[in-house]
Amino acid sequence: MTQSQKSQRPAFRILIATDNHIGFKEDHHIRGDDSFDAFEEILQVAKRNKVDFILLGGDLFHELTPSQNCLYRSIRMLQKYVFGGGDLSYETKTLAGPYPANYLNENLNIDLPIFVIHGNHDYPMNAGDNISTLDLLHASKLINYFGKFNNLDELTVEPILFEKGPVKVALYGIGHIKDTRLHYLFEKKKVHFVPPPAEDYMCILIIHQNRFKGIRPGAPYKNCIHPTMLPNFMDLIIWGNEHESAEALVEDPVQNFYIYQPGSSIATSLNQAEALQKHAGFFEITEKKNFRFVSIALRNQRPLYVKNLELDQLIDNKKPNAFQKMKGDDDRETIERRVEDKIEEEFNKILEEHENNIATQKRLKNPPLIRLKVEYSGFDIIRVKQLELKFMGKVANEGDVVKFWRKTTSKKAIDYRKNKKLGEDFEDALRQKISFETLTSETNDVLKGLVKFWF
Ligand SMILES: [Mn+2]
Repeated sequence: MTQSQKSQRPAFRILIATDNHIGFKEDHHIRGDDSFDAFEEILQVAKRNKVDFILLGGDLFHELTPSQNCLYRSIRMLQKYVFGGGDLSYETKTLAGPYPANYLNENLNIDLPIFVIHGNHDYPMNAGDNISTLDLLHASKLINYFGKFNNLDELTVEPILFEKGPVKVALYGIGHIKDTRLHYLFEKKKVHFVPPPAEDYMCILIIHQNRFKGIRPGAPYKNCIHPTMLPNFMDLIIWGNEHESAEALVEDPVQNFYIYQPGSSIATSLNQAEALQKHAGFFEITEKKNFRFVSIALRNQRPLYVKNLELDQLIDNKKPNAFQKMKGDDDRETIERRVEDKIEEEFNKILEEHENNIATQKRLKNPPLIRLKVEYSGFDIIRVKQLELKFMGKVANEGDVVKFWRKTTSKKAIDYRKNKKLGEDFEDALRQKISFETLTSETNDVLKGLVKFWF
């Protein structure tokens, strides 16, 4: 079949993205526009591909109560893309709750409908009137907010039904609910899905929850949602909240549905998962279980490079006891200089890679985000103050490039952490400063004294 024949077949076109975190670091002198630019690219991609609607999986906003500036910019951007002369070529059969879609209002011309659920960053606030920022935008007819439940003891999830000629889509959504709560509700069979009126509906469920990643010792099993909990009459699950962007759909072997995890459109933490290419997903549905999927790489991005370095390899692999020398101040200085040089060398390698990338890809932002994670088990605390100064002007995360960390796996460390006398916050603060594995009984006593003083 040729491309033109294909496009003549009636099809429902949806662009899916999630975790846009609009307003993230909006006051930052370098990164202030990043979240807005990334979201605008999604709107542009949707327009270019003439989608029937955009579907967003939560955390549209980074803050529960976005700043006025953030709201103002978002409203202006949405108005530019949402309104227009476009005649929508599909019918919306039902829309659960008191939330008619904006395009059903006969006084408005909507060109690009957007359906959104809330995430943990923009959930309806418990205090007050249970209002989310998404409610404000919905009332302004800029978006269609769904998946909101007022009673969290039992959920009945009704679909929004779309029909475009012979193509039928049933859209289910559950906005973020505390993971342990939703897990519990599923276990107690308190989540009910109203099936579509006929069997030929392509059923899509969008959620914003932690995704079960397999059984590991100590993994918070009940603090996530397992695909096996979701109804198997679904054809496609859209997983919001997870920021790692997956390029491909995953077919669940048990449930007979596909899972799509678009990932965030902006990196909100400087880690390996966020450093991967960001995507939005384009779906062209022709009938139940029959669709074309294209993963669209988002280009208007600030590149993030994350590299893990191990200190003992940086210094000298053949001298595992190099740290012993660090007891003398002179030797410490020598070693620290060598560490600095090595880290700078790695930094420059990344910068070179970045220069090549921006030469070939136009919309990438400059300067990049660079995070060097240096594992320093077996060494005293290293001071490399000069490094961050050297990186100034070359990165978007100035003063925040190098992070030292240390494995704390010794029995002593674990026992110490179990010490109930330590408050969690205090413990975290300590963990950032010092490794428990190196504590002598003497420092233990000092710490106990500190704890007493602290509380
Ligand atoms: Mn998020």
